[in-house]
Amino acid sequence: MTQAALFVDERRLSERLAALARIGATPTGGVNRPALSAEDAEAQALMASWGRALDLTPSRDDAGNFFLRLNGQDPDAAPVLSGSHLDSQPTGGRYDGVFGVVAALEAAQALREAGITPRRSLDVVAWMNEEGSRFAPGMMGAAVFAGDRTLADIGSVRDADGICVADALQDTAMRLAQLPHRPLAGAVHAYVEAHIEQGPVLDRLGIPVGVVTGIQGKHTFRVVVDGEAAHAGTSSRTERRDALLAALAMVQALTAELHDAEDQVKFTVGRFEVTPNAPSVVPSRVLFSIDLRHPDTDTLRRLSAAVEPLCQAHAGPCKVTVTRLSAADSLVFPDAMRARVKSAADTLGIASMELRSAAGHDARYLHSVTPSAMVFVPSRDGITHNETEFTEPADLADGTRVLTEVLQGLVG
Ligand code: HGY
Ligand code: MN
Ligand code: MN
Repeated sequence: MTQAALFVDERRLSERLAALARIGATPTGGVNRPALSAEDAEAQALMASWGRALDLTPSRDDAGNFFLRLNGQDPDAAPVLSGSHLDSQPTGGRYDGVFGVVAALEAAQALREAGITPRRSLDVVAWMNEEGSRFAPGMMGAAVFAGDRTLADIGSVRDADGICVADALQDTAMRLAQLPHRPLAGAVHAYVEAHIEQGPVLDRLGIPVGVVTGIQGKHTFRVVVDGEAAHAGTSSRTERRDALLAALAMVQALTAELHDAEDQVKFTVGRFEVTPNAPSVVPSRVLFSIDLRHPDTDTLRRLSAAVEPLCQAHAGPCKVTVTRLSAADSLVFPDAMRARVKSAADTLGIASMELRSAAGHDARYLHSVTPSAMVFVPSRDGITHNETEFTEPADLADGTRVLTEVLQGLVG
């Protein structure tokens, strides 16, 4: 049978990535494409137009996940899914997530151009809100698809402007009203996600493809410290209930407690909101986020259990509320799926190596419902969640060829 990977077109891949990078482009070369924003809808509409030109059927489910179907011969056979996400961080790069969606489209087009009508359908997918920057926690679309969360769970989550996911989903559905509706979830034969490594390993070693062994665990929290607003000139120190000083004490205590010499623990406070955020007012409230990761699940659970007691111990005269938003263990992808990626790279004569993902991905949730795998391509200097994120076009094409080879084997 013809090898569809031979029809992967590096220039077409780059042009599509560049076209999507123009949607939500920032003045300094990155993208800001929040989940369920007008830009997110515009990106899905562009994907739908590319898909229609290839006779792929676009659709969306109630969780805001976007699909393009390459129909297989056997409509009763569970489909193979491949994709990632189109939403980005506020100062995101041009490849995180979007490469996996465009690579899956390229694989579908390569199958078409190779004259292959697969037995199983291939669904190109863009999962809703992987990044979790507008609505926390992330990976909402994949989690609902996999049954790990419900629409009710995610619907009430609000962004910084008070807009809830349910309303944002409705807004996006109206913007994309022309797209057919797809029932939530459904049987999946297998899932493969291509993604940039978001770390320095492949780039430093000059290896174009990563066979991803698994994903490290990640727990996220929201911490709200409540004190009392007071006058910066008249309120005495002893009577103040300063939410900022309490929050700083908590972050310092967490930094000390979670410090490890091996630099395996990843502790991040990425969001820190002070209210009323006025120079002459003692802060009445601080909201901060915690993103805590570790490759060993027992260690992660032990460290995670220390978060709330530490915050309470440093609350001083303030009140603190710690909410754990997500608690995902480390996972290892099935050997058989990793072997498929490895043998695809070998067949194509593309150098590869095994490595674990330090970043989180939608594949985490698909792994809980179907055999899943990931294909990595290098990130220059490991830079990501940063507007200067970059991957060589030749590496993007090699990763897409390996993805296409794996998918051709799975669709049968
Ligand atoms: O947080 C993550 O690891 C992913 O990049 N959103
Ligand atoms: Mn991503
Ligand atoms: Mn990301």
